[in-house]
Amino acid sequence: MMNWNEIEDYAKHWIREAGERIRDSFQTKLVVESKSNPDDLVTNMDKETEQFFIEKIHETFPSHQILGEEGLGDKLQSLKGITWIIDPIDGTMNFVHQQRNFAISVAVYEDGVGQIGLIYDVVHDELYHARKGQGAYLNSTKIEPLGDVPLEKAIVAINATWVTENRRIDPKILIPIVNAVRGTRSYGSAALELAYLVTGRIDVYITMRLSPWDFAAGVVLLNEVGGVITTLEGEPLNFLKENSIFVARPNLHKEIFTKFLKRK
Ligand code: 2AM
Ligand code: CA
Repeated sequence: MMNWNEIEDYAKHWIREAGERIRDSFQTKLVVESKSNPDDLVTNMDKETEQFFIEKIHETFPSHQILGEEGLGDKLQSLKGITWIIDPIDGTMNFVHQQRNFAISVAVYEDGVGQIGLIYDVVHDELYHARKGQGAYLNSTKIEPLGDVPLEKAIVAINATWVTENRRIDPKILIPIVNAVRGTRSYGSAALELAYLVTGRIDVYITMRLSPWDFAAGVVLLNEVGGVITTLEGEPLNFLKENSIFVARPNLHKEIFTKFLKRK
């Protein structure tokens, strides 16, 4: 029998320790580089934080595999067995430019099923955490299940990129959603946007390209409060590649999908 309490205790301990290291790094100079394009940033702290988790996990749970954004973990062929899915800094651009609005995202999956989800807002020292079937928490406070909110009172997290000319979606599909709701926000960290949905601070989140490490922990948290997460086509997420993302309170997922997203 897997001791999930033990794995959760280690994961929480490590994420807080990693957060402390990131807070300490504000005193020293960051090394910032670009990855796929000049706006796709990575810093020494992204890599050092991922390496920190890898060393701890290998030492403590040698049979577990690790999928990390910076690629320092394993090359995954499948999600069989126990897999840690880690984004050492989600919202790297915010980390570099603002030193806030970023998070560490850590999830533990067993045979493709999310068992532990942790999102740590390092600057606010706020840990969003969930274990499958045991509810979601913000630090020690239990988070209530998501109730209904009418469309006209909803706040939608969406980046302006997706409602202007772009390569991934016709903006004409999303503009009517923006017009129908109360307001929009964009925080620049998918993990925090998912955590804000879990806590009811936003009601819908739409984005065109996230990787498994951006959403793996958020999915575990969302499942505990009844949030619905699919691709924009209404399909289940694939944890081995990039996905479009449509997350919402249950009533809003249904209504927005039917009115605006479903192929007629
Ligand atoms: P990151 O900071 O870990 O790269 C920004 O809107 C959000 O989208 C962040 O959570 C960011 O994660 C993520 N993101 C940015 N570029 C991405 C890409 N090319 N593929 C997947 N996710 C990306
Ligand atoms: Ca990242």
